[in-house]
Amino acid sequence: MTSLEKKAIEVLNKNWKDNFSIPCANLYPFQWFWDSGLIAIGLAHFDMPKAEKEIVTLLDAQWGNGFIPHIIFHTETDSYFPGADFHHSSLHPQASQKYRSTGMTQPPVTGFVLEEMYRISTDKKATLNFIKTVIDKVYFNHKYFYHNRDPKDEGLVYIYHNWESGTDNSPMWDDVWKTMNPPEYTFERRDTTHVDASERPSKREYDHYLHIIEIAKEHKYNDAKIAELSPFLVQDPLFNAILIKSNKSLIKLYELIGGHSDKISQLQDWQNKAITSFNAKLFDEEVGAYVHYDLRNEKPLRYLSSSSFSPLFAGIPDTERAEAMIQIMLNKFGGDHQYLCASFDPTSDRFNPKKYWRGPVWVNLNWMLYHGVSEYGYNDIAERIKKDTIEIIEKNGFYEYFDSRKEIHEKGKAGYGGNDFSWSAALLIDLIS
Ligand code: 2M8
Repeated sequence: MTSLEKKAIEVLNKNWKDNFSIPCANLYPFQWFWDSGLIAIGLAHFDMPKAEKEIVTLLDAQWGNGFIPHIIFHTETDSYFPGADFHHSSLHPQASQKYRSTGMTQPPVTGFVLEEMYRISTDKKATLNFIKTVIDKVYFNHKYFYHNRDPKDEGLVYIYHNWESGTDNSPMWDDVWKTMNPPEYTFERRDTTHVDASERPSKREYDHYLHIIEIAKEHKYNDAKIAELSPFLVQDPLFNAILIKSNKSLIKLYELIGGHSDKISQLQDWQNKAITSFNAKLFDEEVGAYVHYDLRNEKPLRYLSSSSFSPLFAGIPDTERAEAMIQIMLNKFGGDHQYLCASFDPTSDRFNPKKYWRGPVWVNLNWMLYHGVSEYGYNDIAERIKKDTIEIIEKNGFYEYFDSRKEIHEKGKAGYGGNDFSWSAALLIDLIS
């Protein structure tokens, strides 16, 4: 075992809280949906029972309608804002009685995470037995999405908050903010007490984030009302690619388990419709990759980001399109002076290589792109993504995000946000195993 792998395990053990993991101390002191799934992939390499527990705890917080919240507030702490009182999940009639949570979700990684756990497992029979006990909850979660988040029956689901995207302050949301004028709320941010404010979203951006939640709360987190009224309503290529990837995994796992033909054919139907719409609606010929679609204002948000390439991870583009997209990724994001893959177009005025989701490299996206690019047979490029990811962690530590400019890494610290960050450690373990 390399010393880097040992350190990664230490990070995960430190962030383990009996039956779930926190993304990182102080900054993110609860369980987050997509973090939790990605962390389970790392845990599976050295402690499968913990990986299973992580998933069991996550799914235990599922609501009566199949929804899985983005944050599960297992403990009382005021080191994070906005906390459980603000989100007030119990407004929803089917919210979990057991856990306080948010009333929004995050990219549905659980399906493909279960398949990854099966791939990693050295005792496939035991892991499949575990999967049998949880897979229906994941299926129910997908059913929730297709029944409640697709008002036009397109096979593409919407997100109603930038925090649902996982790419919280990505520059494409600036276009949505221009359509809103929220009040100037008074509140005490906690993130900027843990991390340099220049690496986090602005106060005005937070006003927008809170305002969308206030509207959802006014309607008790009712999906139909949110679809009708939320000023933020977006079809996100990353979110939808992850759902499609997870559909695929559920089909494979149900086939391995045997039976369940009704669920397999339903998943297949969702899948066929989703992939067709995805290619027809979200691919932008001029940008040369997939873009977000603003459903509220009926217009595409025509920007390149690492999310634009994420459909490679789910096998969505055909081989010709995939090749062209990878070329764009290399040309714009992959020069000799750059680490792959910046989270936003480095040639754009809105690019900021130090600020959160406005430009830095993120390990979770790199992990998905690594797998996507290698599935299409571009092994050299996949290796480059892997090498870049390992190198930025080796040079800086297990940060939350990293500067994409190599020169900055030559000069000193180029890791930003939280340190000893769980998914950076978990996915590093997976990449080097
Ligand atoms: C970041 O988001 C949270 C809100 O969910 C925050 O800034 O307070 C994002 O990077 C998100 O993708 C991630 O899941 C979360 C915890 O790591 O942090």
